[in-house]
Amino acid sequence: MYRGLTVSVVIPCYNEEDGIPVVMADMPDLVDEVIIVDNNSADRTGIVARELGARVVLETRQGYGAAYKAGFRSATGDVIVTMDGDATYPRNFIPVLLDVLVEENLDFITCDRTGHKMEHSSFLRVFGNWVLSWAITLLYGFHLRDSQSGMWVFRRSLLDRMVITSDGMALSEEIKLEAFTLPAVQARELPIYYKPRVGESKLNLWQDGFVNLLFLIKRRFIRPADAPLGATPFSPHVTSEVPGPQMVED
Ligand SMILES: Nc1nc2c(ncn2[C@@H]2O[C@H](COP(=O)(O)OP(=O)(O)O)[C@@H](O)[C@H]2O)c(=O)[nH]1
Ligand SMILES: [Mg+2]
Repeated sequence: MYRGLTVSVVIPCYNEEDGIPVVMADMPDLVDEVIIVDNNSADRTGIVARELGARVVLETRQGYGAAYKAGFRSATGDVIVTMDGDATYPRNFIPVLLDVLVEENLDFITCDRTGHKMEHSSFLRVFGNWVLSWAITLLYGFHLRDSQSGMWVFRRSLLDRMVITSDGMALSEEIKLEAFTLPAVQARELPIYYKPRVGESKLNLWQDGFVNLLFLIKRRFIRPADAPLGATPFSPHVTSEVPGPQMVED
């Protein structure tokens, strides 16, 4: 809990058994619950997460966005913090970000990784992110330095007003479009530190990049009718809590 607000950290995971222990090791004490969304992992992601005290939610519909929607439906905190399961995003920034959220009376913070060392990212990643960030500026009239960042800090009540549909990587830009264009929502981008990934990237750079660009263009002209999180045709409730570690005998 932070200044009267309960805090949920939601982490989508597809085969992140090596990253989870690093992420959990320095999770700040003020975090009330860590929700690991296990997205059909073939490794021990769910078991490792549960052993380390996280709540594990299963999502069988594959995709970064599908995993996030399941995690959001399951989160109970007043504030939701997101990050990848690969130990790239700084857990120790969470208290500072919460402080800014409260002090500035913000609803949504997205974290900007562009200050990190270039060698932590390939040129194609940096360039792709730059193109997508400027596509947002041209299409929507607001600018982000890091349109693809996966670390956000926001009030859970905001989810009732957002229309979040993407099952894929585009959810990252979709949630920002909602936060920065909905009326009377206070949203801000703040810099963070960013480390090299533990384990292999799940990103398909060219494919995800083009899908995300097309998503931005389409969304500019068609925003689905208001729908509460999880009630869209794209995100059926297929979430189930894991009652205990699922041990498989060899
Ligand atoms: N790409 C992808 N990531 C997923 C999926 N399900 C969960 N994730 C998680 O989403 C996060 C982002 O993926 P990642 O490979 O780190 O992308 P990157 O940060 O752009 O390299 C990681 O924690 C993944 O394990 C999925 O179906 N696809
Ligand atoms: Mg990552």
